[in-house]
Amino acid sequence: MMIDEVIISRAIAEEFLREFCDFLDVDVAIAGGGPAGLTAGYYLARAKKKVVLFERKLSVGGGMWGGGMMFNKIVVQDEGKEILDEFGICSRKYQDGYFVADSVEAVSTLCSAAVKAGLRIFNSVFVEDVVVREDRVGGLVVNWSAAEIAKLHVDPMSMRAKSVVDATGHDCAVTRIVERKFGKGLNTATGKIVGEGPMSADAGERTIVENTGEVAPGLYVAGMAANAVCGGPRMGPIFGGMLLSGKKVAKIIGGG
Ligand code: 48H
Repeated sequence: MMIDEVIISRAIAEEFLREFCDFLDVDVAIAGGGPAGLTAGYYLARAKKKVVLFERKLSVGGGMWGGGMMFNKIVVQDEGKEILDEFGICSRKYQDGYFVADSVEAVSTLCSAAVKAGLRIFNSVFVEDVVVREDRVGGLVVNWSAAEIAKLHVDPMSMRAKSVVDATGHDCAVTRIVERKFGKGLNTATGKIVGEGPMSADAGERTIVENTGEVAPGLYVAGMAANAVCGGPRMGPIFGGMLLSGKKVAKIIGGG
């Protein structure tokens, strides 16, 4: 059989557009494909929610690839280790309460498990705004990252979701938009984005789970965005809190 270049192009374009259109109306839309977003996506998809994730970069994984200072190992505590085990990610006990895993295995396995469970990931797509309907965050406004990087004046497209998860990490990019545009205040101590505190690993890992939840009608925060929005310290390269936060947000929304 002679391989036809045009058939290859058609296969890619048609399949992509078919799925893109299918995922314009979903149960849950997640902004950001770091560990928290991928974990949330996995548990939601496994619970049969229709869930889509938009990631600004070409690759998902966020800050997990780099471990600590580009030493590509991550640390988790006992509770985080349970989630690594659920995914089948290998880890080694370093000492009581501290487990070390390979960051490349961790990202690739989280991603693979989430996609196999039914999460649809659109990479190189960034979230630039939210849709508000009946006083709720009801979807996301997305565009190609390439258009953003090149500063092209290109209008975005919108999609609908019953729930939106801000898993954009330190930036808390979606909540920042909602804080600026929604005008009704956030469900935080100040009604605004409180901001992230300095390094304190133990407190950071605890508060990240406590802070995971709904901060405006229809909008949930998970992962580092939860501490950035609600006020909690950073915790450095311990990643159990990100996994636990992703799992918690999925449970609150009704997955897992
Ligand atoms: C689409 C976007 C947009 C946008 C950003 O930073 P992440 O890894 O976030 P988490 O919360 O899953 O994990 C945090 C962790 O990596 C970390 O930074 C830790 C533990 N820090 C501790 C410390 O002390 O510093 O992933 C967020 C993802 C990234 O891939 C971004 O590219 C993506 O979100 N993103 N995607 N639209 N507007 N903004």
